[in-house]
Amino acid sequence: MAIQRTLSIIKPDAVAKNVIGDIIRRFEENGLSVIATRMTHLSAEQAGRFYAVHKERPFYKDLCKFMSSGPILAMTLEGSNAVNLNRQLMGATNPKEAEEGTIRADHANSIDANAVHGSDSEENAGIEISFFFGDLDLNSRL
Ligand code: IDP
Ligand code: MG
Repeated sequence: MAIQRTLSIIKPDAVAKNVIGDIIRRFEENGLSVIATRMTHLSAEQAGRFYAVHKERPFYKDLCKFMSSGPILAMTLEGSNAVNLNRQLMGATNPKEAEEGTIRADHANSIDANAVHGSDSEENAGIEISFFFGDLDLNSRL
C-alpha cells in the first residue's frame, strides 16, 4: 500500500473534552505518524474557506460557527494508506452510524460536534494540508 499524507483535525468538541491524547494514540497504534501539528482557533471566515466545498449545503453556516467555536488541533499524518486508514479510524460522519471502537463512536456527540475531520481523498489531503502547513512544517518520519 502506498505511503500517503492526510489532514486530521481534532475539532473544538474533542479538544474541549481533553481527548487529544486518546485520539493521537489511536493514530499511532494503527501505524500513522504525526509529522506536523498546529493548534489554532479559526475565525468563522477561515472555517468557511476550509469548508468551501460545502458552501451550498444547508449545514454550512452551522458548521463554520462550530469549527470556529474553540481551538482545534490540525495535524498531518503520514503512513501506508493514510487517507483511508484515517477515515476508518474516524468512523461515519453521523456518530449514530459510526462503527464500534471508532473515534466518532467513542467521542462524538452529534453529526455537528463529531470530534474529528479527515481528508476524503489524496487530492483533497494535499489541498487541506497546505491550508494549515507549509513545506518546512512537514517532517517526514519515513
Ligand atoms: P466528514 O467530516 O465525515 O468528511 P462531510 O460530509 O465532509 O463529512 O461533512 C463535513 C462536516 O459537516 C461533518 O463532519 C459534519 O460536522 C458536518 N455535517 C455533515 N453533514 C451534516 C448534516 O447533515 N447536518 C449537520 N452537519 C453535517
Ligand atoms: Mg468531508
